[in-house]
This record gives sequence, C-alpha cells and structure tokens, in this order.
Amino acid sequence: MFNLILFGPPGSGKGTQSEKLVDKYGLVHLSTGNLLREEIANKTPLGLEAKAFIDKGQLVPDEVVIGMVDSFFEHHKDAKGFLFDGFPRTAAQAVALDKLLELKKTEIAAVLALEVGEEELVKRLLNRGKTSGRSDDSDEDVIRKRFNVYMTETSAVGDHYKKARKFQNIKGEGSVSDIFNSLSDSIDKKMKKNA
Ligand code: B4P
Repeated sequence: MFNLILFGPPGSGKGTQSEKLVDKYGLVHLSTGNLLREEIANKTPLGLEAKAFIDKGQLVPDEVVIGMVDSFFEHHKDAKGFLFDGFPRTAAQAVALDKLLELKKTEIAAVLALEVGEEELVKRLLNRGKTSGRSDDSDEDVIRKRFNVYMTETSAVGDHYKKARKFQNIKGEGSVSDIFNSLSDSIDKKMKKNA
C-alpha cells in the first residue's frame, strides 16, 4: 500500500491537486472536508453537528472526524493506497491515523505540504466563495480564523511527521499543472524508494 498525506493551509490546493493525483496513481481519495460537506447536505446528525463548527471556521471535534475516517476504511478494504486530504488536522488525529494504518499493516509513506502565502490564500478562498456556496469561504473573518486554527492546531501535524522524517515542502504557488508536476516528481521518487 502507498499512503500519502497532502498537507497545507486552507485554500493551498489540497482538494484541487488531490483530484488529479488520485486519477494518476489509483489511490482512494479521503477528504474529510468532502465527507463532512456530504453529511451536511444529507442533514444527518453528524452533519448538523459539524456545520456549527465549520461555519465558525473551527475544527470539527477529533472523535467525530476519527470515527468518520474509521468507517470510511471499513468501506474501502480493497484500496491499494489512500490519499489523505485535509486529514489529519490535529496531533490527536495524526496519532489515531498512525494507529488505524498500523492495524492494516501499513503506514504513511510521505507528507507533501503545499506552501502558499496568506494573502494568496485569502484571494483564492474568497474567489471560491463567490460560486461554491460554502459559508466558510464567503466571510474574510471566518477565513482568517481558519488560518489561526491552522497555526495553533494543525501545524503540530507537520511536526509529528517531521520527526518521522516523512515531511516535505512543495511550492504551492504557480499554475495548477506546474504544482501537479512537482508533486508527481516527489511521489515518483518515494514510490521508487518504497518499491
Ligand atoms: P477542507 O474541505 O479540507 O477545505 P480547505 O482546506 O478549505 O480546502 P482545500 O485546501 O482543499 O482547497 P483548495 O486549496 O483545493 O475543510 C473545510 C472545513 O471542514 C475546515 O475548515 C474544518 O472546519 C472542517 N474539517 C475538514 N477536515 C477536518 C478534520 N480533519 N478535522 C476537523 N475539521 C475538519 O481550493 C481553494 C481554491 O483555490 C479553489 O477555488 C481552487 O480553484 C483554487 N486554487 C487551487 N490551486 C490553485 C492555484 N495553483 N492557483 C490559483 N488558484 C488555485
């Protein structure tokens, strides 16, 4: 199995690049943001709980997200690898993911982190907010709050995988295809090393 985490602040291109990477490498895409938005659209109890946090730019509680990921794994037992997008977002989620993968006798091969400046991120998210209908993208205060949460809670995930020597920065500004090529180069090298 080859498991990859695409990491980076809100708006850094994780969702955009993940869609292309799963096509190229045949990995299963696990986006906790997408899963939560599906729950919200279906008005499930989990979705209603999650919406209150997302609308404020806060993280959904760890136990909710980890339970959702666990159940996703149950439905994808034949996957040859996963691309994690927007997960893990806290140190506790990273520890939980490592344990879940250990049970499957596998591990994270690499964490690729998209680096993008804050003003570019704000511009991208406000722009997406004009058409996506996403409440968390329409209000600049909520967007800034999400960056704050990224610095205070999510950056610990980077530290967790730096310690494990699995973390690599990738320039996340420029054209979508140039960034895709940089990510692909790095994945190809990791896959060769793991073969
Ligand atoms: P996510 O759905 O993960 O949303 P995101 O971080 O905003 O998006 P992403 O980074 O994928 O967007 P992209 O850059 O591709 O999370 C939403 C919320 O759900 C969180 O705030 C949180 O509340 C909750 N949540 C999710 N996972 C959680 C977890 N594990 N634990 C707790 N809570 C969780 O796209 C942004 C825009 O940039 C797009 O419009 C795109 O077209 C554009 N873009 C992309 N690449 C570009 C480029 N190279 N140049 C110009 N524009 C570009």
